[in-house]
Parts: sequence; C-alpha cells; structure tokens
Amino acid sequence: MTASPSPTATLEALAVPKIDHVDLVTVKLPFVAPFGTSVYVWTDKEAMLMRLESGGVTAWSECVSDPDPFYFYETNGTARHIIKDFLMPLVEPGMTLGELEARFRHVRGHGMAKATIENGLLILIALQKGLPLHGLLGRPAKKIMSGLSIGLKQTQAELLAAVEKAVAKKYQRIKMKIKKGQDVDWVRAVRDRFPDLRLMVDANGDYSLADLAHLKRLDAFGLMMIEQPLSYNDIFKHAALQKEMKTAICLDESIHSLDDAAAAIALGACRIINIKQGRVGGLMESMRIARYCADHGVDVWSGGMDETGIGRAVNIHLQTAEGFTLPGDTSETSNYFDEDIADPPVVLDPDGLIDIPKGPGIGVKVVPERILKRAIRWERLQ
Ligand code: OSB
Ligand code: MG
Repeated sequence: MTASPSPTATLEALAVPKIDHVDLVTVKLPFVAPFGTSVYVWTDKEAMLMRLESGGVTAWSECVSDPDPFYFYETNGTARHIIKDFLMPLVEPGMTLGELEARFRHVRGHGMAKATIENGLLILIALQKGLPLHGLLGRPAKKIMSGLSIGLKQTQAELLAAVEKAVAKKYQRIKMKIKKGQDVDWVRAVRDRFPDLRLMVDANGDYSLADLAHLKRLDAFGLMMIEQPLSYNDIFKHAALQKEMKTAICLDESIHSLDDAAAAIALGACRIINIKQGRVGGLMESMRIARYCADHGVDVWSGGMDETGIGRAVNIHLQTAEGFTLPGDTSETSNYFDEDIADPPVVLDPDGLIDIPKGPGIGVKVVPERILKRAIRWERLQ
C-alpha cells in the first residue's frame, strides 16, 4: 500500500485548444441482436457523439449514456442539456484541463456529459500532437485483453451456444447477465459444460439483502466475481454481502468517482471495480481510480456501454493505463453491429487479444457517409 504519484499530472497541465466548431450528433444503429439485462432490453444503440473542430483537425468523442435512464440516471437528453447549457460555456481556450475539471465540479454529477467533453479534448490534443491517445496518456502500446458480456437469453440452449461461440474465439473471460429467477440454474448449465471457463455474472442491481441465502448459492461455481448484485446506488449493503460471500463482489453502477471507489474499498464493499470511463467523468478520473485501486490491492477492468467504434476505441486506449488487471467488456464490433460508424472494427487476434488501432488520436476513422446514414439529430453548438 504505497501511495504513487498522480497518473494524471501531465494531462492536467495540457492546454485546451481553441475550438472552431462543436457539434452534437445523435446516431441510431440497430444491434445485431437485442441485448437483455435485468433492467431493460435494448434493440438499438442510440449514441450522442461530439465533434470538435480546431484548426482543420476534427476529433470525435462519444457520450456513453443511453436514450433512457434505466441503467444510469443520465440520458442522451440530459447529457445534451448539461453539455450545451452548463459545461461547454465553461470551456475556454488556454485554460488547463486541470482547471477545466475544477470548473466542471461546480456541476454535480453528470459524469457522462463531462467525459464527452474531456475525452474529446484529449483526443483532439492527441491528434494535434500526432500521438496515439494511449501515448498522450503516457502509456506504451500493448495487446488488450478481451471479454464478452452475454445478455439474458430466452433459453439455456441459446446461452450455451453464445458461450460456446465466445470460447471458440478465445475471449479471456465471459460475463453472463443474471436476474431473479434466471440465475443459479443458468450459471450451473454454463459451468457444467465449461468447467475451466473464466466466468462472471452481472445482476445490474436486481437483488436485495433478503436474497442473501440465494446469492450464496452462486459461491459453488468458482465465478471470478458477481457484478452489482444489490441496488445501483448502494455501497454499504454490498459490504455486508461481501462479508457473507466467498465470491468477489464487483461494483459497477455504484461507482461515480474516486471518492466512491475509496469509500467502497474502505468499507470492504467489493474486491473488484468496473470502471466505465463515462460513468466516472472521463479518462483522467478513470486513471486515478485505477491507480488508487492498484495501490489498495483491488483489481479493475474497463466496462463497456455497447459503444460505437469511437467509445470502444477510447476504452481500448484506457486499458493501457496502470491498474487494469482484468479483462473488461471489450469485445468484437460484430457482436453489436453489422456496420459501425468507424473503421476498422474491433476484432480478436488468434489468441483472443485486441490490438490498439494504429495512428494518432483513437486510431479509428469515422466514416462520414455512415454518420449521415445513421444520424437522427444534429446540432451545432458553436
Ligand atoms: O452493466 O455492464 C453493464 C451494457 C449496457 C449497460 C450496462 C452494462 C452493459 C454491459 C455490456 O454489460 C457492455 C458491453 O458489451 O459494452
Ligand atoms: Mg454491469
């Protein structure tokens, strides 16, 4: 438990470039198959993208909110409002990113909206410097671990088929969604068929402490972790649950900041944290949390929000940072979309690993015709 120097000091000192234009573009892409969780079933990805133009350089970032508040309180609508009416007016050329973050703190919460701007600025600065994003973050390139999140299925046969396909691709771990009434038997079916699989479950907050005896039955399956078993805004009860369970608890929804992560660790509410860069307000807070967790013996991984190629690439670059010790929800583009808005798509190599897209910025190129084809809303803010 040695305190390390801040992993973001250099980033905080970067200057915000002069921005010529800011656009918010909402795109809607059909999923190849519906994605089911205990809270909702999504059939399309509706993503709000931010386009920053500065001296002929164009950077794209992605807001990871959904159109609805079923997983998280922010929506594409609230993010648009907060970005347009409160956050963008705080952005001034020449100020440092550290100063901008301090100004953003005046707006409580709304991490996904904040992340859209902060990540966009970091990507823009990387492009202007001719650096890949991970290079700007001060991290060397490496192969990124893959992980698949399998949604709730109608039948166990469908679930087993999805797991079998993922195992054949050499995904480094498989996560299956569970909910009340679709848990122990379904996990047993997968475990019986794949005894050595690195397997975990995600309940998206479907249980309460009244389900303790039932949840303890999951201890029999050698799971890597159980993600967010209890309420989306709880830390305290997870600490009580972790004391009773052998299986590591991983918090997702409950962690909005470094302070939340520190509280969860101090209370013993989890042994693993899922960092969604959007949910915690951007790449810099993500790096701080990952470093803090590494210093406190807590593993972290990069969560996904079924992002388009833009957000997916950001998550890939982030995983070069210190502390990302476990495979995250980073899977092939074809798992979500027949045609993404950016190229190249994410594919696994023969070992089930992912290469960081080459080139400056996030490395993937947004295809203008596909944006035009998928855009359902376009608004120029400046
Ligand atoms: O709980 O991690 C989650 C997707 C949307 C909302 C919440 C979650 C998820 C996933 C899929 O599990 C992550 C992904 O594959 O990008
Ligand atoms: Mg989750």
